[in-house]
Amino acid sequence: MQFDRKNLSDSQLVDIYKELLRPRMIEEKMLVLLRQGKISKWFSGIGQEAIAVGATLALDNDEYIMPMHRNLGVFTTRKMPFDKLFMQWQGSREGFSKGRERSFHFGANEYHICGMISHLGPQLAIADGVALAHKLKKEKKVSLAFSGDGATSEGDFHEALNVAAVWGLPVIFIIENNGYGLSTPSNEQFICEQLADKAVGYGMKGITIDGNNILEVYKEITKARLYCITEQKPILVECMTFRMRGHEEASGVKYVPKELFEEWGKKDPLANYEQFLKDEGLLSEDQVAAIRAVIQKEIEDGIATGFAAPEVTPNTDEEMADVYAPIRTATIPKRTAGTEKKFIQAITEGLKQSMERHPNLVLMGQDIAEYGGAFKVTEGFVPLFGKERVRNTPLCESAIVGAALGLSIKGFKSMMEMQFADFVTVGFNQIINNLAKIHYRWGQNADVVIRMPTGGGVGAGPFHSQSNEAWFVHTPGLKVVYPSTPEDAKGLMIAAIEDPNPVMFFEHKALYRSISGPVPEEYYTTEIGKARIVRQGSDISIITYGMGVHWATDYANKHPDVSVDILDLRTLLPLDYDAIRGSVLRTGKVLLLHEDTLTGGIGGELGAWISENCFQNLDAPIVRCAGLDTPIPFAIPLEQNFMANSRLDASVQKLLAY
Ligand SMILES: Cc1ncc(C[n+]2csc(CCOP(=O)(O)OP(=O)(O)O)c2C)c(N)n1
Repeated sequence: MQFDRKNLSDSQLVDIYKELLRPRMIEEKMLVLLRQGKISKWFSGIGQEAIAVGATLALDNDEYIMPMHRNLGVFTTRKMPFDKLFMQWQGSREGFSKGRERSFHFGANEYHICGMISHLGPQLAIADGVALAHKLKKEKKVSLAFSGDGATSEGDFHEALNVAAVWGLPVIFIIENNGYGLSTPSNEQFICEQLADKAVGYGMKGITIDGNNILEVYKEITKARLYCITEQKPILVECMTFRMRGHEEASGVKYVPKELFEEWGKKDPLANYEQFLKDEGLLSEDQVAAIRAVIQKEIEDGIATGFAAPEVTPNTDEEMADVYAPIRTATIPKRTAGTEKKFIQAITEGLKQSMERHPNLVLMGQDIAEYGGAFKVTEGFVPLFGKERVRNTPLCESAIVGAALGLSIKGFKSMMEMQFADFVTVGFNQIINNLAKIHYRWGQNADVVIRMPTGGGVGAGPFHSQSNEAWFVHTPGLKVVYPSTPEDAKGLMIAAIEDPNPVMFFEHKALYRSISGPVPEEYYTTEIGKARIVRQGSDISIITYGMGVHWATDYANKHPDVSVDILDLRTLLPLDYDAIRGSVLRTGKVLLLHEDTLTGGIGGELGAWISENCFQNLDAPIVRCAGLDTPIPFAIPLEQNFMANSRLDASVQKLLAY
């Protein structure tokens, strides 16, 4: 192995050795502890350390790194104290995630590290968002994300690289090509010659380097960093290396030919670098022993502290409280009655005033810039706020949700428009597993609003009509908001953007231009989590939201003989249980109404809560009226038959009969 010291001083060269040695020694100790049954699981990076260490050394300490499961060297080179790291791995409260996350699945903003989720690829787009923040603030900084060779097969890899290239983002994407993804060899994973070849397809620079040569990694990432900053472009760096141990320790290495271990054993990054320093006269055996002794003590001390730490004691209140970031802004009441506006105008106004209020708010979505979005919600925004803040995106929902999270890490707010709520399926993982869970996992909030033009009634067929709010209500960490009036649409939109948590904002498309109502001109918020009594009644309660509010109101207007109490939930997560109880108490007969399909819909959850908590106040079984348990059909008569509204009268009569 050839080492080129360039202009590195003697002491720098020795310091690099220390950084390279530390993760190796920690790992060797972890393997001993594993064999002794003292720790549970370990993903080894032995043989690959030069990549994590060299790359981290090449960055400024305030530049974000998105590491993977073999990148202990990132954490040690950023000087995370070993005792805290060890407590993290032991699930101690004193670790980085209060015992909630395993292995390397955590981040820490003081070290500018954003930890992975198990799904691998989603890391990459977060780096896009961080780099976008640098670009918008005109900072001369990069972000750096790691991927294994296996994870390059994920769609997230393609999307993140494409967005970075199209938007000119200063991101270094590093692939650690260690030849295997678990047991699958590279030739069953991809068939291009080198993974760096993929770069050209995205219009970006790609290079392949020796990942076992620490000085080469350091030099190339240093150059890559300057390139990204000066050119305002991403780069793909493929680092050739080898995984000297199993995927994780329990899984063994039977599938790897022995010769490969021999071949790569000779290329060990640590042994070769140590020999180079010795050959250069910069390191003696005594010095090696002395350096090892210092690290050894650091490790032993850390382990002693880690094992002495008490097992975490669950505190349910704290567990629940940490799911969401605290809200720091009070509700801003409306001051005027307002003027008549369409539902869609109210949403536009809420967004526009939020853009004025929050200079750090960025809007992203397909066709939302000059074109104004599929429904024209952001029409006219580009001249007001510029294309940097009103961003057309490539067609890649997952990467944009990931980028939104990256923006939040850098203190930005963002709104992403799903062109249709149906398309959220291809951004699902980032929402459910990254946005929703990150605050609970390690205290980072996801200040993101995802707008969801939803619902049927316009003959748009199975993939432009779905109501999918229930998917998100089942996910702790998200908020789910669903206005039914123009006034609420504006107030809830502003509240959603003020809220530091991820908010799924459902807008019924059929309401956009069909309903109008008074909307105050000023900036105000409608509190998230508070339902609205639409009208009070004494015969039956209809508890509903979105389009259901209009169905229920029409029904009540047409049936003055029935005294209907209508509750508009407005927020589905969290639910306003006081308001639900209040409605049940007024009537004793409950009809739960929603456009979404019946089975697994919100009605089931509401029914369960009411029967558990208000059973003594019920005079009849709870009745649900919902969409048919089918996909939403295209032909109008079929769609009408699908809709809950077509069964509303029968449901009311059934309830009244008790
Ligand atoms: C979406 C997803 N599918 C499958 C897995 C299971 N899994 C974890 S690591 C891994 C192999 C990853 O290989 P690679 O990206 O090359 O990284 P390496 O482990 O070699 O460092 C697999 C299949 C996962 N974590 N996430």
